[in-house]
Amino acid sequence: PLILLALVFVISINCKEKKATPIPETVKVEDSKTAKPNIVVIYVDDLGYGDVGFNGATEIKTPNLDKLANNGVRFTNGFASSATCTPSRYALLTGTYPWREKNAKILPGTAPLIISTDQMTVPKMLKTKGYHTGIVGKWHLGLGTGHVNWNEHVSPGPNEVGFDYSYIMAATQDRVPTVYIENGDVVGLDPNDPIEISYKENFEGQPTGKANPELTNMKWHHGHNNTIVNGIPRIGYMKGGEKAKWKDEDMADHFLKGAQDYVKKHKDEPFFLYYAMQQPHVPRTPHPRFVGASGLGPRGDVIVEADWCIGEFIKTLETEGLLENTLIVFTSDNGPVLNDGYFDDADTKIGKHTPAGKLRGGKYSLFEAGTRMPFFTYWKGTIQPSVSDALVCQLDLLSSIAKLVESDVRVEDSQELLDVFMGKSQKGRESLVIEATSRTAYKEGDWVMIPPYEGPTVLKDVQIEIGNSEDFQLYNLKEDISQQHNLAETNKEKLQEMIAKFETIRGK
Ligand code: NG6
Ligand code: CA
Repeated sequence: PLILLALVFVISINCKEKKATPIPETVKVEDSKTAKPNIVVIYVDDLGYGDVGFNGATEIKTPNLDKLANNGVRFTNGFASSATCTPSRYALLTGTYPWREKNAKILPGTAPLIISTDQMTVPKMLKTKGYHTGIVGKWHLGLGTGHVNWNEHVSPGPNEVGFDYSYIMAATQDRVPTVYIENGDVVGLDPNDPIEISYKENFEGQPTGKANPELTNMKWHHGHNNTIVNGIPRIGYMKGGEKAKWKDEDMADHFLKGAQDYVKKHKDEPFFLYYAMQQPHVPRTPHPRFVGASGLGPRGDVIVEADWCIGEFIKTLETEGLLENTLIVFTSDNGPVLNDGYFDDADTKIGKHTPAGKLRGGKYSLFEAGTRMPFFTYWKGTIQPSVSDALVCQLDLLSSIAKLVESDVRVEDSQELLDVFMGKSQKGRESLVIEATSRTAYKEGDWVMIPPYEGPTVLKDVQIEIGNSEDFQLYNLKEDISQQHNLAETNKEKLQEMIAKFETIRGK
């Protein structure tokens, strides 16, 4: 057994500055369990800063999340690396800025794996420290090398970049193939009914959302009009694999069970679980138990469902006696969107709910709502409840978790901020480059600078302001969290300073 120092801190909170001051180590305990805490990253999909009770939502109830957030470190300035899924997930797992990887863009279900099998990843680092590593849920980082045959073993994928166990959907719930893949093999595949996938053309004689709207029970608004699976028209064409197709309404329960089973199976060894939930991404398909649960239509209902799943998952950790030995990180891959391609009442039933809170923009946006995420860390008995305004990014988890498990691995873009994640320090990053649909912007302290970009200011289909402007934009977020006052003209000095630093990092 490893000898480890368990540091017991008395946290004194200075209310005025909301800063936690660590008091030096007072007790040393030998405890092999503390040396290798389990680590669970719970990652939701398209959940906005304001979608959760712990960030002020009143119209949607998220009691399970609120309890964890309010007993952990709740970050008010915690960021995804990107305002869309694939790049954020790439950064989370590799600790590398997604704009360094040209393929880190929203991927079709047939895209090849974009993480190199030589690259460092969170699970790979943890394996060197004796961890068992697993992913259950959404992958969306590509599979194979370009021409996947879904009827054979699919590789490389999560198992080749650090996960001992994988139970995934390849891309997104709105994209084919609509099947689960366990350790590289499609689950429940009937060899007599092989799967064919194309993102270019339909297979002969197959109905589509576009040609056969009468066969759909969810209507497409933009995109999403190719193959119909379970009455839902998807992106991409799929033939065969009938028995292997997932049931959308069961997906939440299915992934929950996968996560619970993983924990039960690996409770006697240190484990890392990446529980990548699909809610509230489209198509929003709450289990019948949750239909109507929020009063805000399916988007609200699946958020309630996700909160319930997290509550159940925590119960499992508790029953297995693991809660006090498990660091939990909760966050989302990108900001909120209401109509993301289906008529599902997300926009019409929104009422007083504000998915982005006070933030401007949403998914796809360089404005704050694109990347500022609901974000907390929780570790029963080890992390003291606090609110942290420190700037942190999902990028930083790799180096910070490495420090936690006494690994020397550090990745350049990933800052080691373990004390911040543990609530022992408020000294986060000084700066951060954020990305949204291949555009980037620079944040430093209270400031954010968005360079000029061509293109529409509002992405019409989704009705989101994405940050494009002919002019530079400069905002002071301390005074103007909603980004209403562009200070680029009035504070030229700050603007020039921000541009210069941004260009240094981006290597211009
Ligand atoms: C977009 C889809 C959107 C969503 C997104 C990926 C269309 C018109 N829109 O291209 O519905 O699937 O990709 O979302 O197809 S993400 O959260 O995985 O990045
Ligand atoms: Ca997403």
